[in-house]
Formats: sequence, C-alpha cells, structure tokens
Amino acid sequence: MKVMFVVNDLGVNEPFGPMILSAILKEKGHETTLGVLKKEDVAGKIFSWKPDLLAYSMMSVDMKDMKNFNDALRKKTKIFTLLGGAHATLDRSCVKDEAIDAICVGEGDRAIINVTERLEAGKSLEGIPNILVSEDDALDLGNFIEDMDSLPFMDRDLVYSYPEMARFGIKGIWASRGCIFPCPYCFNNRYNELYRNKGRIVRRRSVDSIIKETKELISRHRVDFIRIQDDVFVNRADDWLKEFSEKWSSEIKKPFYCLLRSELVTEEMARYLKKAGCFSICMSIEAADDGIRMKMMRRKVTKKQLEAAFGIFKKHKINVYANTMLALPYTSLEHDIASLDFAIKVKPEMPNFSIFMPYPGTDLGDYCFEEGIYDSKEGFIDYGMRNKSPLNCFSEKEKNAQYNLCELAIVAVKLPFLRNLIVNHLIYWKPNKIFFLVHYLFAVSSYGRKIFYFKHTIPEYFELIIKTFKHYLYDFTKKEKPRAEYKQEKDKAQSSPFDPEKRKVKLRECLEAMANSSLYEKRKSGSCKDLKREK
Ligand code: B12
Ligand code: SF4
Repeated sequence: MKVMFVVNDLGVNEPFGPMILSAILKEKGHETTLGVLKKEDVAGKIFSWKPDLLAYSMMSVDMKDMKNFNDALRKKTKIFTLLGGAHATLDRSCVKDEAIDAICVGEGDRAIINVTERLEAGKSLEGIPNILVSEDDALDLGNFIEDMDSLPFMDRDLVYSYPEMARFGIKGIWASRGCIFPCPYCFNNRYNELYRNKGRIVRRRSVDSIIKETKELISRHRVDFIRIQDDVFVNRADDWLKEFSEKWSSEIKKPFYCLLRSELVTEEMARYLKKAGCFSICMSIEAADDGIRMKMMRRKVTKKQLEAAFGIFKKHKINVYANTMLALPYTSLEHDIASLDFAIKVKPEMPNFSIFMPYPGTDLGDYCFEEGIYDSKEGFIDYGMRNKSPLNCFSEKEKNAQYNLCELAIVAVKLPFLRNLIVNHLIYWKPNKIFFLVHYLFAVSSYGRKIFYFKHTIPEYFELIIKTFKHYLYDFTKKEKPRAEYKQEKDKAQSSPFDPEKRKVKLRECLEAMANSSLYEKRKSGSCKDLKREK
C-alpha cells in the first residue's frame, strides 16, 4: 500500500511521529512518502504519486491549514484520510469532520498496521484499537507499547529527502516516551489520564539501541549536534545515565541538548551529563510566583530548588534554555515582571518568554474555555507562543504590555541595566516591529551560540537565519495598527474586564482548581462523547 504522510511544515525539528510510523510501514513492505503543506504542492504530489492512504500528523496549531487543504482536496479526489498526532489525541471532536475518514488517538505504531491491513482487505476500520471512525465509537485504547527497543529506527529518508533537512547540522534522536508530570497546560497530563492503567508511562530505550541508531545516523548524514527530543531526558543519575554517559562520550562524541525538570536535577546528574558531552539543556522557570508555579502550573519546585538547579548547571558549564510563561489566566503584569526578575537572577543563557495559550484538551485550556475567558473565534488555534494573549480577562493595554514584555524580556535578562526602562516604559509603547527585531536578534544569537551550537559555513548561517525567521514571520508580517486607531483602542481599553479584587478572587479559584484538578475528573473516561464541550 502507498501511504503519504502529511505534515504542516518542516522547521529545524524532524517530525518523529511520521518517521517512526513510516519505518514500521516499510518493514511490512509498504511504500511511504511525505507531503509538507507549507513547503510544496502537496496536491500535485498526491496526483502524481497516487497514495492509497493519506496519513496526516498534526498539532492543534496545524488544524486550520490541514482542514483548508483537505477540504479542497476532497472536492477533487477521495483518498482514505487518517489523522493522528497531538490534536486528534486530545480534541477528538475532529472525527466529526466529513473529510476525515478516521482518527488515531494516542500511539499509532500498532494502529497504522491494522489500518493498512483492513484497507487492503477492503474492510471497515471499526474496532481497531486507538482508531475512531465516528464520534459515536467508544474508544478502545491499546496498552502503551512497553518495549521501546522493539520499534524500528526512524525512517530518516522520509525527511532527509528534503536536502535542506539533510544538510542541516542538528539532528534529533529520542531516548524515551512519556512524561509523568501533570502540567495542566501540556498534552501529557491528559494523555496519561487517557492511558491510565494501560502500562508504564515512561518507557526508555536501551542505551545500546540509541547508540546504534545514532551511529547509523552519523554514518549516513551530516551531524554536528544532537537534539534529544524527550519530554524529560533523565529523572535521576541512575545506571542508565551512567551507561549513556560512558558510551556516548566514547562512541558518539557529539555535543547534545536535552530537556530536564529542575526539581530532579542533582550534582551527580549534571556531572554525568557533562561527561557525556551535554552542551545545553532546557529547564523551565514558568512563573516566579510560588502559588502560580506550584498550584496553577503544578510545578512543585521551590524558588530555592530552582536557583540551586541553575547554579549546578552554571558550575558544570552546561548552558540553560529556560521557558517562562507570561499572561497566565487572571494574573497581573506584576506577576509577569516578578518572573522576569527571577530570570534576571538565575541568568539562563537563553531566557525564553512566551504568552500562555489555552490549548484545547488541556486542563488549563479547558478551564479558560469554561470560565468564558477564552473563545476561539473559528474553532481553530492559529497562534504561536509570541502572539497577544487570546484571554479576555486582560484589557487591551495589558495584552499589549504582555506582548512587549514577551519581546523585550530577553534583553532585560541579558542586559539587566535596561530592566527598569523596559518594565516601566517600553512595555507600554505600541507593539512594533523594532521590538520584534531586537527580540529576534537576541534570541537567534543566544540559540545559535549558547544552545544549539555548531560550526556553520557562511551560506549555512544565512540559511539558518531564514529558517528561524520563518518561525517569527507571523509576527513580522502582522499589519501594525495606525497610531490613531491604536490610541483610540488604548484609551477605550485601559481597564480590565475584572476589577483587581475580582481578579484576585478568580486567580485564587483558578489556583485551587488546577491544584486539585477535580473539575476535570468527568472528562477523563476517554470516550468520544465525554469529550464534547458543554457550553
Ligand atoms: C518536538 C516537539 C516539537 C518540535 C517539532 C514538532 C514536530 N515537527 O514533530 C517543535 C519545536 C517544532 C514544536 C513546536 C510546537 N509545539 Co511541539 N512538541 C514536540 C514534542 C516535545 C515531541 C513530539 C514528538 O516527536 N513526539 C514523539 C513522536 C513519536 O510522537 P508523536 O508525534 O505524538 O507521534 C505518535 C502519535 O501521536 C501517533 N501519530 C502521530 N502522527 C500520526 C499520524 C497518523 C496518521 C497516525 C495513525 C498516528 C500518528 O503515532 C506516533 C507514534 O506513536 C511534543 C510533546 C510530545 N510528548 O509529543 C510537543 C507537542 C506536540 N507540541 C505542542 C505544541 C503546542 C507546540 C507549539 C504549538 C508550541 C507553540 N505554542 O509554539 C509549536 C508549534 C509549531 C508550529 N506548528 O508552528 C503540543 C501540541 C498540543 C496540541 N494539542 O497540538 C505538544 C503535545 C506538547 C505540549 N505542550 O503539550 N514541537
Ligand atoms: S514536564 Fe514538560 S512534557 Fe512533562 S507534562 Fe510538564 S510541560 Fe509537559
């Protein structure tokens, strides 16, 4: 059978989902290829390659483009259409779309084979674990795949057939699946609820399997730097990490980046990571306010622990990429500025600030929806992390200030003497492209020198700049409002829809709701109907 995976875009990260599914399909003798909506004429590719199955892999942010493309395609031809990935897993209402024949919820590694077998036999897909063909189907979710070493190495040809992906010096690998943490803005919390009693959440590959795949990757493609894409790479300095450290440093010898949780960091862990060749890590702050961080974000880490973790990496000369979220529901600018001040104190090499976005099917996203402070206009999420807050608990003035802070916070961390100018004056200016460009320059140089460092030739350097700039293009091409219109809007919208006292009450309620999570118990049973939103 001929299967075409379709993704929305290829940035600097490879899409691991389609790459692993493609490897699985190829093992069974199927043919696969990739279509990239934002890159090429996918419809043309479909008409010439003639796939039997269109396998879309999409995040929520991709759904608008996916739907536009798929609806238009359906008018011209009917190819069996299967949608998988984070969006289909969390917001299963997409199965109602008539132009989508089935969706895959959760892991697709076994399901994709069952789907191709049924389609080849001309049978319906009903009853296949993890597959839904209609909203009335009860979801039958298979157990988590236990043995990660039983999965084939990812099909890199699927992606590296695009020359710019092949020649890019940073390549991704994975070492485990799953994350045990309950962050209410993230996919994993609900994912784990969905998979409750279906196996161990975190499943690791053996070190030997990772080393073997990486060696194969290095022998076939350019690799200067490795990005380990796991949600949380290691939890403790255990035998696995010791073995990894030993073998990576002696057999792979490439610098790498990975993601960690601050409360798990120890001296010993940092030592083994450094020994292995770890160049940079991602470890988030999220919010400086203890209540917001510990309750709303469910990050049970004290400021002292956070500072200690940053100190450990400074000592071991491992650079840190730290995320902080601004504009969290019912918070104030003072909270955001406190987060900035904390970042100034701990000085991550790449301080990244983003505006909170309420993703559907996450606890905090659904809370905003139910509270009536968020209503997606077209039912689509079409924003990134650096757009104005879509929450209507903030006034326009606050949204603009949050947005400006998001752009300029990195400058304040890098050049703290500008902190007062930024938080007392600049964030209240009209959002503008100068702030955006300043942000971009600081971000790109910090990423390039401190986080994903490798030697580029001059043409590669320009290619990288263009590639990364594409990520920011949405902000850059947004039309600026004329000054008069902006001023009018600003005057009209000085005040928040919630007075400060009411907002404090609402914030407390939100903290408690997220800390207890009980509000969401009713949605956790996993059938499609349970996920319908009651307005
Ligand atoms: C690496 C990563 C990225 C990378 C690359 C993404 C990519 N091209 O794959 C980058 C950095 C670009 C990225 C960006 C963003 N990401 Co991201 N990302 C991830 C991360 C950490 C790992 C993805 C991964 O490789 N997983 C491993 C593979 C094997 O799993 P998988 O892709 O889910 O595939 C399995 C199943 O889903 C299924 N499957 C997948 N596709 C298909 C297709 C078919 C047909 C079938 C049958 C099955 C199937 O089978 C696969 C194997 O079991 C996930 C978190 C996570 N744990 O998954 C977040 C995650 C996917 N990202 C997320 C988000 C929100 C974003 C951003 C929107 C953040 C932002 N606000 O800007 C941006 C969007 C960028 C854009 N589109 O412009 C959310 C998505 C939530 C949602 N509802 O969509 C996730 C889940 C994390 C979270 N915070 O909750 N991300
Ligand atoms: S630690 Fe990271 S991956 Fe895990 S639930 Fe929290 S945000 Fe998601």
